[in-house]
Amino acid sequence: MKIKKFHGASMPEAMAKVRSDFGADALILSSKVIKHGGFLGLFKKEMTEVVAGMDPDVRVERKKPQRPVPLPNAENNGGQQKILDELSHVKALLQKDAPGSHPLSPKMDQLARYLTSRGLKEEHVQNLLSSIDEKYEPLSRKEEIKKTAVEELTVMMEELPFGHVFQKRYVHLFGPTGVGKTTTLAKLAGDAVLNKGWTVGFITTDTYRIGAVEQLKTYAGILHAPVEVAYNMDDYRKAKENLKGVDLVFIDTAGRNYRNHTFIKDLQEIIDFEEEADHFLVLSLTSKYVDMQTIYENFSSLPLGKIIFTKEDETLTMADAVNLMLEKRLGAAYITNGQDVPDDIQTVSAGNIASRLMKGYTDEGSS
Ligand SMILES: Nc1nc2c(ncn2[C@@H]2O[C@H](COP(=O)(O)OP(=O)(O)OP(=O)(O)O)[C@@H](O)[C@H]2O)c(=O)[nH]1
Ligand SMILES: [Mg+2]
Repeated sequence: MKIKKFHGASMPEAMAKVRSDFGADALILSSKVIKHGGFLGLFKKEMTEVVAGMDPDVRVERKKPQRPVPLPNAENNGGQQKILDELSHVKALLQKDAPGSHPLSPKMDQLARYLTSRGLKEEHVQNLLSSIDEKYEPLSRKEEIKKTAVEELTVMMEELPFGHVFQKRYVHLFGPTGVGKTTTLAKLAGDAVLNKGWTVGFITTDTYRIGAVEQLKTYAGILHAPVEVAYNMDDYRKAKENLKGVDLVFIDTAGRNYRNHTFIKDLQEIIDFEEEADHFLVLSLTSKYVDMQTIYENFSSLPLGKIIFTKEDETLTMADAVNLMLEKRLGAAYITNGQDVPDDIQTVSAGNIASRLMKGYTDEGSS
């Protein structure tokens, strides 16, 4: 096998060189980002290095008419199959990365443009198109493309944890100001009392905002549920003691600017994270992606369970939520979609999220 290193300013550029030297049958042996050039160790540029191999025999083989060749034994069969699998993988990579080498069909191009316009990151769009390309015959009907995209997006998220079942006694909600923490807590508590027949209590540690305790007391009053206010860890522990008799305890926290680390420390000083509790980070779907990322990263020192995304009704797209979940490998428990307590909340699965992302697809353009 002939082996050679290729360099490019980006992966597509390096792959284009591989393709031009070795053709579509090249085997990619490794790829990495390297630092190159510079002066006295400074100003080095990042480059992509791809090590590719080309087996001359395999190239000749592929040029012959395609017909099954009987193999002497099962071991050889496995070896040939492995090469063919690798070739088809490399072909997919080359087709994907070499600009203009494999133009998307108009329908797939429409799908890519729909998802990109919604804000799904290019790497996820590419992954989706590659898996559709690998697994399916060319698709032409819009409904069929939508269904397939939902299935494949679901597969991309299927290893993340989704949904929620109440198994722990304490439920903590954290998140930036005004994202809907208190309203969401009231929705969850309302569902527990009205639909499941459980008893609930509330603890609030939000003693920063005027009216925050009153807001929670209003919801608690409707549910005939007790409310405890905690200013510090001692109060918090006492509050838990006082609420021993209820099935579930919902803990509201103050909305702070969690781009600032000190506020995370404040939370740790008041809340007992050792406790048998579910911890949810509440993020609004209307937030900017970069802000969601920073907030998530700042919270990553806490034992976060899943995310609750709010205000779906105020946005056109779930794409940034999907970008965040795929990047951080964290799933979502609930999505809220309105101000009505307790109705405007739903548990979610990977499939729901994928359907939501593809919701506007058939409404746009011709079928
Ligand atoms: N449109 C819409 N509004 C929502 C949703 N959830 C909450 N809200 C509204 O968002 C506003 C803020 O809600 P809160 O529950 O007070 O938010 P919070 O995160 O507790 O706010 P702080 O405690 O001040 O940080 C209220 O007007 C809610 O009615 C939702 O899913 N959709
Ligand atoms: Mg609140």
